[in-house]
Amino acid sequence: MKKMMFVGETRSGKSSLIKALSFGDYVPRRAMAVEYCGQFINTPGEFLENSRFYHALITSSADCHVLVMVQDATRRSSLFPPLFACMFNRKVVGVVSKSDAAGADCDLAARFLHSAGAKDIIRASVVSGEGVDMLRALLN
Ligand SMILES: Nc1nc2c(ncn2[C@@H]2O[C@H](COP(=O)(O)OP(=O)(O)OP(=O)(O)O)[C@@H](O)[C@H]2O)c(=O)[nH]1
Ligand SMILES: [Mg+2]
Repeated sequence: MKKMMFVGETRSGKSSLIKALSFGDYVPRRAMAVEYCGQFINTPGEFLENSRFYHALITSSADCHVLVMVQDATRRSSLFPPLFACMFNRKVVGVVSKSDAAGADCDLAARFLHSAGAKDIIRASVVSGEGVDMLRALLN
């Protein structure tokens, strides 16, 4: 069974995406811990926000096949450092989240993900459903 791990800053939409992908199976909790739900691994935003926690992301990624970097399209900045994706010996996909939101700048978010080392980028929204099937297909 393939597993997918989500990394992104706080409130970027990681839990919402997992909820949509797992057909509502996942019930988010606000704990500073890595969460496992079936094929999905959720990580706390703090693990990206503070580089002291990068080792925890690298360790957790050993359990996954695909690592998803989530960048909120409504944000005008990014906490992903350049070539962040290269730390992981896994397939890395960039997801532009909240593509439906008013004020979303999907191109800017995609540029942030590109400079963080993501080669494949998917626009997604749990409101419109855009990109959800494409992400789910990566698990097959
Ligand atoms: N418009 C819109 N809002 C979204 C979308 N996805 C998430 N949100 C909203 O963004 C906020 C944060 O979403 P979460 O899924 O909790 O984000 P998270 O990355 O899990 O946040 P933490 O667990 O705090 O790190 C919530 O208020 C969601 O309703 C989306 O696709 N479109
Ligand atoms: Mg969450």
